[in-house]
Amino acid sequence: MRYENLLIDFEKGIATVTVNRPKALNALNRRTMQELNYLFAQDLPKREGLKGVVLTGAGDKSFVAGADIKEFLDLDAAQGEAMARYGHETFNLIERFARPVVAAVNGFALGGGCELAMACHLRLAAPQARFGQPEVNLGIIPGYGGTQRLIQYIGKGNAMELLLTADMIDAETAHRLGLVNRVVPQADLLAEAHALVEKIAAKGPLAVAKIIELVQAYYRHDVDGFAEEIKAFGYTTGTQDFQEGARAFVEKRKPIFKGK
Ligand code: DAK
Repeated sequence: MRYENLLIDFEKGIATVTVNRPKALNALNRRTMQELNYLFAQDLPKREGLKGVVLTGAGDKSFVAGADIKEFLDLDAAQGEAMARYGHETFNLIERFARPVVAAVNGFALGGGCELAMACHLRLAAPQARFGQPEVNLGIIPGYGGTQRLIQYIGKGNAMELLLTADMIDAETAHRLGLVNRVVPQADLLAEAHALVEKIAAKGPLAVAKIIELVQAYYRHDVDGFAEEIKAFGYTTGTQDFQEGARAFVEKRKPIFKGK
C-alpha cells in the first residue's frame, strides 16, 4: 500500500509514524484508518530490527482532532457499525502490537484522536496537548474504543464526566488523572519518545511482548490474566534470552538479547 496520509520514518529501528493531514488537524478519514490498519497488520511486523513505534501528528497544533467529521455526514446505522468494527480492529492491532508503541501527543487529541492515543502503550504529551471525547456534541458516542479505554486509564467517575460533558482537559490534568505518562516540552517530545522506545528495546524482547499481552489481558473478559501470567512466566524462563539475562547479571555486564 502506498501511504498518502501517513509519513513513515524508519531510522535506527524506530518507526516514527506521523498522521499527516494538517489542514484537517490530522483528522482520521477512511483512507488514514486503512493505512493505519495496513501499517500495523502488514508493514511493521515485517520490518527487520524494529524496536518500536512513535506515533504523532503533523504540525504543532494537533495530534489528531478526531474522526473526519466531513466524511460521516451521510452515514446510516449499518455503515456506522461497520466503521466502528473496522476501527476497533485497527486500534486493537496497535494495542496488541508486540513492540512498544508510544504516542507523542503534540496538540489536540480529540474523539478518535484521543482513542488512538489510548490504544498506544504509552503516552507523552506536550504542554499544549488537549484531550477530550467530544462525540456527544455531534449526537454520537465514541466508536473506536473510547468508552472502554478511558475508564481503564482514568476511572469510571472521571471517564463519565469527560464522555458526558465533552470537556477538553489540558496535558497537566491528563497527567494527573493517569491518561498520559509524562508531560514534556514540545521541543523534546519526539526525542523523549524515541528515548523511551530505546530504553525498552534494551530489555528482553520476548518478555516485553508478553508484558504488553498480559497487561491487556487484565481488561479482557475471555482470558484469565493470572493463569496467562503463569504460562507466560514458564515461557520466558525457557528462553535463551533469560539464560543470557541471568548470566549477564552474574558476570556484571549488559545482556545481549536475541529474541530467542
Ligand atoms: N474532522 C474534519 N475536519 C476537521 C476536524 C475533524 N474532526 N477538526 C478540525 N477540522 C478542520 C476544520 O474543519 C478546519 O478546516 P477548514 O474549515 O479550514 O477547511 C481545520 O481543520 C482547522 O480547524 P479549526 O479552524 O476549527 O481550528 P481551531 O483552532 O479554530 O479549532 C478544534 C480547533 C480542534 C477545537 C476544532 O477544529 C474542533 O472542535 N474540531 C472538531 C473536534 C471534534 O469534534 N472532533 C471529532 C470528535 S468525534 C465513528 C467512529 C468514531 C468516531 C465517529 C464515528 N464511526 C464508527 C462511525 C469518532 C468521532 C470523533 O472523533
